[in-house]
Amino acid sequence: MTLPPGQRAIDGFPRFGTHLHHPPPPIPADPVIEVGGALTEPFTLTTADLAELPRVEVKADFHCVAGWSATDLRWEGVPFATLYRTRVEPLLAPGRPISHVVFAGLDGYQSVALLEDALADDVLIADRLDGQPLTSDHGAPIRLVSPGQYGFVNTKHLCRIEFHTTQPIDPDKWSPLAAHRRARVWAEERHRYLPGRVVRPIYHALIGPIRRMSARGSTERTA
Ligand SMILES: Nc1nc2c(c(=O)[nH]1)N[C@H]1C(S)=C(S)[C@@H](COP(=O)(O)O)O[C@H]1N2
Ligand SMILES: [Mo]
Repeated sequence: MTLPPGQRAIDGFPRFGTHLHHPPPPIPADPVIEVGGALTEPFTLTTADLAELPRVEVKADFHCVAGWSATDLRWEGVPFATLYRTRVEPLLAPGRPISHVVFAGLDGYQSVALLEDALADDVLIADRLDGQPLTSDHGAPIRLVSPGQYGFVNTKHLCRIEFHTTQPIDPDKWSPLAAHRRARVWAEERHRYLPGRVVRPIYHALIGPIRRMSARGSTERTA
């Protein structure tokens, strides 16, 4: 098994991420994704709308920027590219090409991807993992899955997708730890300014503590 540079395989798939000890947000009775931004009109995507789109299965490893990888996950959902071609492209204003996409979660989390990265074949609006509906720990009811990019792009509890014609406002712009704008795992694009190799040892030291804190908010209450 080959992993991207600086990654180590771990057992299982812990709940991870920046929410640390916060419990995941409750699952809405009728989940929807608001779709808006630089479109001629915004729209709301219901689970019934999503169910009408063709589904695929993607087998992939999942790589956190902190250096651990969960291996052999089987995600199911709708390809982001299919959603884009069928529902978004017809609403684009002439002469206003989309460059960036913002993905927001019910917990207030946001990630930004370049449109070209979001259109990769393996990027999914996912609602199942390993044959089961997503659990709250892993992003219920619906999450973004972009296996070629670090975990932080993979917004869980997805409730809003926004299309932009320029780089959206970036509060981390001057932070030395600003996230890489592309975050491609095989190029080790962890951070915007610091080379991936430099931050590896710091992150590896933090995996244990982050994992323990994150588990405290987990619905499975492991570790
Ligand atoms: N809504 C939301 N999505 C999120 C996060 C978060 O805190 N909130 N953390 C991100 C980070 S940093 C990682 S590594 C992955 C972790 O996914 P997991 O909790 O399913 O292991 O989710 C990403 N998506
Ligand atoms: Mo992460």
